[in-house]
Formats: sequence, structure tokens, C-alpha cells
Amino acid sequence: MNRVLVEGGALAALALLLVAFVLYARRCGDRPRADGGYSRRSVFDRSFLREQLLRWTTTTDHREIGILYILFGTVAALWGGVDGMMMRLELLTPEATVWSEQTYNALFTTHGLTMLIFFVLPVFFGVGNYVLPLLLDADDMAFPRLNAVGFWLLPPALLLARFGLVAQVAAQVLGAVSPGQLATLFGVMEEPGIGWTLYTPLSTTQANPQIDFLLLGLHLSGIATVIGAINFVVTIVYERGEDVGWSNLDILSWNFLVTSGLVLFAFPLLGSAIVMLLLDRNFATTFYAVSGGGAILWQHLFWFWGHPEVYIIFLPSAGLMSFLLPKFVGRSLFGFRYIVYSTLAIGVLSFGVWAHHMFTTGIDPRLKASFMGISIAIAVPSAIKTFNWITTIWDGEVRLAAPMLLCLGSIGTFVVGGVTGVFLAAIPVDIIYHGTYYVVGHFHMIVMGIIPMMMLAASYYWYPLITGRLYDRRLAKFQAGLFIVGSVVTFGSLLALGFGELPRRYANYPVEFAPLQRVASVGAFVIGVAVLLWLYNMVWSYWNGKPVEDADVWDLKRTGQFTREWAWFEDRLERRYAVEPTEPDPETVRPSSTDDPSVGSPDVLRDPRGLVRSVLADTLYGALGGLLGTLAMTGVLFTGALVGVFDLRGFVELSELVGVEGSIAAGYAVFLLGGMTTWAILFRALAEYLPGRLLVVTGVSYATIMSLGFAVAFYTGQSGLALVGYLAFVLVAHWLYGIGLAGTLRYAEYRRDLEGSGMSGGGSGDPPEGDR
Ligand code: HEM
Ligand SMILES: [Cu+2]
Repeated sequence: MNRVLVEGGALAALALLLVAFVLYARRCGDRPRADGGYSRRSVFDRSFLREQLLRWTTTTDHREIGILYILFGTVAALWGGVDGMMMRLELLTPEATVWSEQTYNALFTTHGLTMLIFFVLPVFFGVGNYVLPLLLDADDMAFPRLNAVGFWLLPPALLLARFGLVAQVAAQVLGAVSPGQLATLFGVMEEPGIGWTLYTPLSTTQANPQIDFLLLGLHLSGIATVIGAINFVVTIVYERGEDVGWSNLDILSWNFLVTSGLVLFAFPLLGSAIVMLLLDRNFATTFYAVSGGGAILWQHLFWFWGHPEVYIIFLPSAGLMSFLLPKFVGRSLFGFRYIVYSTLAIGVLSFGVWAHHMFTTGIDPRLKASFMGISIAIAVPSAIKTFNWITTIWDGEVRLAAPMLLCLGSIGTFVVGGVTGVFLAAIPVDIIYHGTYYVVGHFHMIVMGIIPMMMLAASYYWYPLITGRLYDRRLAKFQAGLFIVGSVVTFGSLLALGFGELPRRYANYPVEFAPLQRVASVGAFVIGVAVLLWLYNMVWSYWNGKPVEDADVWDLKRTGQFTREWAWFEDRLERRYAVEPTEPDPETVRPSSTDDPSVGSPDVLRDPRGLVRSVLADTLYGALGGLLGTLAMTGVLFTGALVGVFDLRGFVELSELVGVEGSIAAGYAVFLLGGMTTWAILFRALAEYLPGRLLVVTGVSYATIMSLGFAVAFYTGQSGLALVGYLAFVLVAHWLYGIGLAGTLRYAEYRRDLEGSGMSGGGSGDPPEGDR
């Protein structure tokens, strides 16, 4: 197939469709506006058109520039997304039948560059431009005009970078009209197929002049990015309102601050490396030639930008997650300060890991080892974030609105992406998986999982604030679900393909990989449909959504999370439409930490005697509960032994494991002892964190988790039906244990309450009044 016709046609069709849709919506647009008036002006009104054009091209208002950024990023995402869909189309069949191999090479090159450079940061800069000044109580960004300059560098940058397609379209049109020199001139410019990493010597030796345009475009976009970052840093540092200090700076601004800092260190370096590449290509310098710096120099420079870049695009999404999640679980962010610290730690560490992309290039092994260490270490701050998010959700009042669904989906994919990344950071693993689909699966789980999902979540969350209307919530939930499922199917399949060590970046592949490749492609098309549904919802709701009448769209006042941008919105609604502000509910957000001794943890310091007494009582009742539970469990296990699905040999092995002479009796004694002490104490410690507050739920969930370990430890080779029976017996036995243990502890609490000691020592008890 002719790529130019298809891709150019698809984009043109999409643009036409959008324009038609807009015109149509405008025509039937004589409907009530949010302010109760009627819109009478048509797009064909020339003075209106000119007015709008002038307004949007010369604006220095941070909110309008924010919208421009978001629109630009969306267009780039659609363009890069079309590339991605085209690749997945090619990979439906093992042979390169749809596009040529050269086209396939161009596709993965432009897909990667467009997505990483022209999609992610512009959209995040847009979000930052729109909401940050509102959150900071600043009038505008620090340098409004520079802000506009920063944005307006981007369209020419994108055009330069992707001029190949434009040139090809021009060549084909010219060729059809008048075959001549002009057509051939454009004809030689093709979209480069050298990979988004632009590795030398391939990028220095390929003659295609479009590579030079691409490099200039990248350079320009780098300048735009640095300008934007400077603006963010200065705004956050100097433009904060009177009552916004460093101690109460919101989490989103923290993330933007660190991100912008990373940009300032990383992007100028990319710019220099690109200039050297341009000089090598056009002026016979030898920065990356064998006679000069050598080809590996490029990789060092590139990845010194490249790895921080992955965090530059990740941190704003993490910021959005930390910002949005609490709103939908009704409690404040758990471990706010540790999230800030982890953000800073990631910022510093991200500059020390670049050579993990070069483990297979033959650099010094001692050097490699240190990069392996730091690469594994950087997983720690990322994990801290994840744990804090999960803890924030834990025990919250989760509201499954579309943004929350996306947050949950994001955490899931991020964990998969992060864990697979830690494996890659280990040199021996990387040597096997480098250059396979495993790497593609790993980073897409992250870049595809958390980044667009948090963008979608943000688009839904702030949609009422930006447009004054509500989006279609049902469609949004469906869209979110579709997007998550599509991502998991697609990139899960890529990881699986990677386990089969299928090399990446080939248009042809062995037939045995075809089924999985097809699953991945179907998943990708599902993502495509989800994106179109989102687009539809955004555009459709802009004209038809229900106008916002109460600024507290998300019921944030109730939990004390009605942040500044919404207050600004309420103000605006009131001034414009005389919408009365609603009264905040006196009920406040549930604290994640507290100094109040009667809330949360028992009063440790004020009354050590009480503590000792309660520890002793706990131990006693714990042991008693453990004993009861273990005995109950024994009954089931011995029944299992009689039926023939449980082998008492397991006890013998247990006794041998702890070093006693191997017998069933000794093993059973160990078993009893463990049930009375270790597992009971552990339950005591964990009970507070287990789901549910009800006695049965807590005990049974604990026992269910434990039964997994037991099933593995006591497994003696059962198979088939016996195995099913074994697992069932193990599970039931543990449930009895859990009920016995939790029941006894509950009884202890009941006794204590009767005695009136007033200690409400956590555990399986009900939450104190006002806890929820
Ligand atoms: C923040 C989100 C992340 C993004 C956006 C990301 C992105 C990427 C990309 C684009 C590549 C492919 C490089 C290539 O084409 O050769 C890659 C590879 C790699 N990533 Fe990540 N990554 C992220 C997080 C992590 C984490 C948390 C780790 C480890 C702790 C990690 C470890 C690696 C390693 C070792 C490679 C090298 C693979 C190879 O040698 O082929 N990444 N990542
Ligand atoms: Cu890296």
C-alpha cells in the first residue's frame, strides 16, 4: 500500500470530519448556552473569524496558551497514533505485506519521536499552564509573552520533524500534475527510518536530507521545551500567592517544578548533541566518526538526555495521579512528604542511569555494574509513590468515576512496567532481552499506561472547569474501561512476545509468533477506538453537555479538597452567572496522620503502663486465639488426610525444616506453636491494614493470604482431583483459623471495653466514631 496516500488521506479525512462536525454542531448550535443566552454568530461571519484568529494567535493568557498546547499535543498524538496503528496493521501478518520494510522502519521512527517529543510534554505543559497559576494563586505565568513564544515554536518544529510525509504528498501531487524537477526534489525527502534513538553511524551515513530537517525540528522543540520549563520554575518560585508557601505547595506543582528542573539539565545537552550530528552530516566534522569521538559517543550523549526524558514525561503524570487520586477516595494523600522526596530523588538519580541502555555495547564491565546498581535503586522512589497511592486508596470511600477508573488502571500498568524495568536493569537479563519485544512491552506499560491514562483522567476532571459543561459520564466510564483493557491486552502480549525473544523493529517475523501479534494488534485497535470515543465525548459535550450550575462538581467541599482552581471557577460562575456558592460541609477530610492521641495509634508515650498491660493481654489472647484456630484447622486437615488429599508427611518435613528429628508429632507441635505465636502476632500487627473492619472479613482475608504459603509449603505431589481437594481443604482449614483467631481477639477487646480501660487498640474492632 502507498503509505503517503493512506496516512495523508486518513489525517485529511479526520480533519474534514472534525471540521464538518464543528460546522454541524454550530449550525444546530442555536441552543441555550451555559449562561442562558443564545449563540447567534456563525463561523462564516468573517469578522468573527478574523477576531478569533487574532485572539488565538496573539494571546498571552496562560489559560488560552494552555488550551493551545493541549490541542497541539492532541493533534501530535493522533498523528503518532496513526503511525502506531499502521505498524500494528503491518504486524497482523508475518510477512511485510501491507507496507514495505522501509515504510515500517519509518513508522517506528516517527511514531517514537512524535509521541515522546511532540505529544507528551506539550500536553503536560498545557495542563500546567492552565491550572498551575490557579493553584499557585498567581495572576499568570511569570513570563506571559515568552510563554506564547515557547508554544509557537512547536508547530514549525513538528512540521520540520515530519516534513518527510508532507514532501512525499507534495511529490506525488506534483508528479501527477507535471513530472519534473520539483517533484523529484520533494521525492528524495522521505521520513527517516533510523529509529527514534538516531544511532550513529546510521544517522550520519544516510543521505536522506529529511534527517537534517528532523534534527532541526528536534532542536527547535528542545528550545521550546526549555523556554516552557524556565517559565514553570520562575512561576512556581516567585509567583506564588501570599498564602502559598513551600510547606503547603500542592503536589502537582512540586512535580512540575522537578520536571522543569530536569528539562533544564537534559535538553540543552540534547541540543548540543544534535548540533554535532548536524555538523558531522553536513560539514565533515568527526564528532561521531571512528576517526573522532566514535559512534558510542552519540549513545552516551543521547541517553544522558534520554533517560531523564522518560522521567520528564513520567513525573507530571505521577503528579496528576497524586493530585487526582485523593479527590476520588475522599481522604488526603498518604505520605505527601515522601511523595515529594521520592520525586526529588527520581530527579537526581535519573541522570545516573543512562548507560543501562548500553549494556550490550561493550562498555567496561565495572562501569556497567555501577549503572546496574543505580538503575535498580531508582526503582525505590518509584515504588514509594506506588505504595503511597495504594495506601491512599486503602480504606477510602472510592468513587468509581471515569478519572478514578483511569487512576486504578494506571497504577496497575505502572506496576507491571516498573517491575519489568527492574529486571531489565539487571545486566544478565538485559543482555538476553535487549532489542526484543520485552523492552517494548516494558516501556509501553509505563508510557502508554500511566501517561495517557492520567491525561485522560485530567481531561475528565477539569472538563467542567475549562468548558463550563459536563461530559457524558457513562460514555467516559466505558471509554476508560476500553482504554485500560486495550492497553493491557496490547502490551501484555508484547511482553509475552518478548519472553519468546522475538526481536523488535522487524516488519517480518517467524510464523509461530503470529497469534500473539494478532492479539496485540486487536488490542491496539481497541485503544484506537477508545481514543476516538474520548475525542467524540470532548467535542460533543462541548456543545451538548449539561451546563455546570454548582462549581463543586466532584463533591470536594465535603472532604475539604475544594482546591484553589475550583474556588476560582466558583468565583467566575458567581460573577458571570450569579450562581450562588454552596456552603462547605463541616465534615472534614479524614487525616492520614494525626497528633491526637485518641485517634489512630494507641497513646504510646503518655501511658507506658497501659501499653505494657495491653501488650501482655494481646499476647495472651493472641496465643489463645491461635491455639483455637490451629486446633480447628487440624480437624479439617486430618479429615483431608483421611479422604486422601492431604499427606501427613508435610508435618514430617516441617519438623525437619526446623531441625528437630523428623516425625509427625514433632512437626505437629511446631505447627501448633507457630499457629499460636508467629501467625497470631503477625495478624495482630497487620489486622489494621487488612480490608474490612468486620471480624470475619479481616480474619478470613488474612487466612486466605496465609493459605497460599501453606499450600506451597505442604504440597506433596498431589495432582488432578486430589490437588483440587488439597487446595480446598487448605483454604477451608485456614478460614477456620482466621475466624478462631479474629474471634478470640475480638472477644478480648470486648472484655477490655467491659473493664472500661478505654483502650481501643486498633485491630479488628470497629473504627472510632467519626473515623469515616
Ligand atoms: C518512567 C517511566 C519509564 C519510561 C518512559 C521508560 C522508557 C524506556 C524506553 C523508551 C526504553 C527503550 C530504549 C530503547 O529503545 O533501547 C527503555 C528501556 C529501558 N528501561 Fe525504561 N522506562 C521507564 C522506567 C524504567 C524503570 C523504572 C527502569 C528500571 C528501574 C527502567 C529500565 C530500563 C532499562 C534497563 C532499559 C534498557 C533496555 C535495553 O537495554 O534495551 N525503565 N525504557
Ligand atoms: Cu534509561
